[in-house]
Amino acid sequence: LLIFTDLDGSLLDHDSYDWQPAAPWLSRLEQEAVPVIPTTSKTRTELLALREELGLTQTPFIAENGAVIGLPPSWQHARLDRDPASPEGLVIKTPSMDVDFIRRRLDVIRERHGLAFRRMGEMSVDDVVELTGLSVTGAEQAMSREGSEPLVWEDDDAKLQDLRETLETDGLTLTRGGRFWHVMGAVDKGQAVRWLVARFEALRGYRPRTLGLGDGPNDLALLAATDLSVVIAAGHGQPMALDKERVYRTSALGPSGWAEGVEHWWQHLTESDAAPLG
Ligand code: 2M8
Ligand code: MG
Ligand code: MG
Repeated sequence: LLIFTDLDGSLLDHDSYDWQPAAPWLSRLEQEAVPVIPTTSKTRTELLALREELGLTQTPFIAENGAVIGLPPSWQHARLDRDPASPEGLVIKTPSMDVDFIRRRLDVIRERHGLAFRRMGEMSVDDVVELTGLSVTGAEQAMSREGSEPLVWEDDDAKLQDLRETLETDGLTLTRGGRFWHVMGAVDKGQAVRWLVARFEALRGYRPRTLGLGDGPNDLALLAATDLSVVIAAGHGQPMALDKERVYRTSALGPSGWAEGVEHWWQHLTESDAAPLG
């Protein structure tokens, strides 16, 4: 079993970023050797700090909505990974476009179409602290982007479709996080999930079962890519239309909902299937 999970609003509380309600399940899953793979809008820099705190240093991560994938040594493949590892021992895959290209395109589109938005690359650290409730260090980590740019929309919602269509002609995509809109190349969380599942299969010789957890529209592709999924209730009120049978919708929010969702499918997995979960 592999667990792919969104962070903000899912494993982490939307406002306080706390995960204590999920901590007992995180330990249990570690004991059972079930990888918990963060699948998030956050950056590589944020992940490097968070994976230590969450005790997830042996698992891969999906950052910037699929634009950055980090592989620890046990997920690296002798033939497929020719790139040298980072100082942390990770091999990093970047299937999106460079963030500088994305920023330049956004500026051109804003100017030509007369749109009003503020993108993260032009905000001060104080702005980001105020918008997110992160610490100064946390905000700096969120601002060190590689393959996606968050933005705050300051125009009519009707004009979002204009932005989306214009981005598409440049091979760029737009998705909605809890606080920001995010622009990246032709990637999404679901594509990164499928890539990691294929990597697991190449290394271990069998297809793992997968469980996905998320709370926002940018998690739809993730939730569609896994065998089982959990839609975590969200205070920010995003409708989540997911056309799929094996979906459990939690009543609790954030990390409490996360624990509720894992518990739900854990019973199902252990009762319906005697195969080892690791
Ligand atoms: C941004 O991501 C969240 C994900 O839902 C959002 O859009 O609200 C990103 O900038 C991320 O890097 C940052 O940690 C997060 C903080 O709330 O906001
Ligand atoms: Mg979220
Ligand atoms: Mg997210």
